[in-house]
Amino acid sequence: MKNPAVTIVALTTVLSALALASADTAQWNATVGAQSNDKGDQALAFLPNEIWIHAGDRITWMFDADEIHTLTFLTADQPRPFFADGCPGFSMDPATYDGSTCVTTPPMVKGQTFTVIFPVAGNFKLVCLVHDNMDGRIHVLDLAETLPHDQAFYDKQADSQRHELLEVGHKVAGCHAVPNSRRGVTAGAGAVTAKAGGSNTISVMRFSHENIHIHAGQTVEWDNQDPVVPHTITFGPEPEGDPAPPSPDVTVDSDGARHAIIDSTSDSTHSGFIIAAPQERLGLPQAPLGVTRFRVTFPNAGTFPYICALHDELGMTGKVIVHQ
Ligand SMILES: [Cu+2]
Repeated sequence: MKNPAVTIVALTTVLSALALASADTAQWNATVGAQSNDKGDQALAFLPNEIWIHAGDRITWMFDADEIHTLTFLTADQPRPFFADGCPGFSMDPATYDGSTCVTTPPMVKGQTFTVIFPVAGNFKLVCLVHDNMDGRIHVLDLAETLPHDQAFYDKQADSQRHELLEVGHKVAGCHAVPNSRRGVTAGAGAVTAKAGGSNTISVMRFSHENIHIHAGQTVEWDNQDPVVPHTITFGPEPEGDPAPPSPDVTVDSDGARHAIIDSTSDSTHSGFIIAAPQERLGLPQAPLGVTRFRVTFPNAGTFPYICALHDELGMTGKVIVHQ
């Protein structure tokens, strides 16, 4: 005679499989990041950044930029971790997020995808650990509730948010990236924009002048006009460890700007991150001023190529040409 316990287990398995199938879990699609053809304008955004789905549904995100991003769901009071550390650790694809355990991808680039399944109702924040002002909201509703939008709506939203950001980037690059000094180069410019679903950033990852011509003995000043993204001015090899601090030869001028001297084309120097101060928040001590300027004095003639150690692969490079 058949073991009734085995029969019950088998029956339960069949029933739960049927229940899953009949729940009709939906597949949704969204995008992470966008860029101009030359990769110089980077939209740091989830496109769209607000989506309503049913419990049990899944969303697949396609990464669409050469700038790195993560797709991250932290737990409610988890401090933001460093992107290279992850939760700590990185989630397997597909991941399941119910608000109780952190889910994150490693840094991802154009062409990669990642899927998250949302089994329970709730409102969840979606962030990128690389970029401070890049977030979104996923509203997971009970099956009994009607969803407000379909996939075609989100595709249109993603498209219009992408265009809007890249258009702002175009304006920022053209109008606002005017350096503050006569022998100045703007090292990055950008803008943070907002939607009801969170904030997006457009970042122009270019030096305003590819080449700047000066005379021996003069000083070039770089300023970062981006509200959130750090850049570096790096002559010679990239730093091997943490790119945030400046190289040991760098001094600080009385106005807080960093300063280096480059005597010959074999000299190297690294500004460290030049970056705007973080946004203030009520009830917290105010942030320090931030270091947004780097100066280099060139006593001798020559051609001095340099890069942004973070964004050189996107084309953020330049040259100082020093005439006698
Ligand atoms: Cu950069």
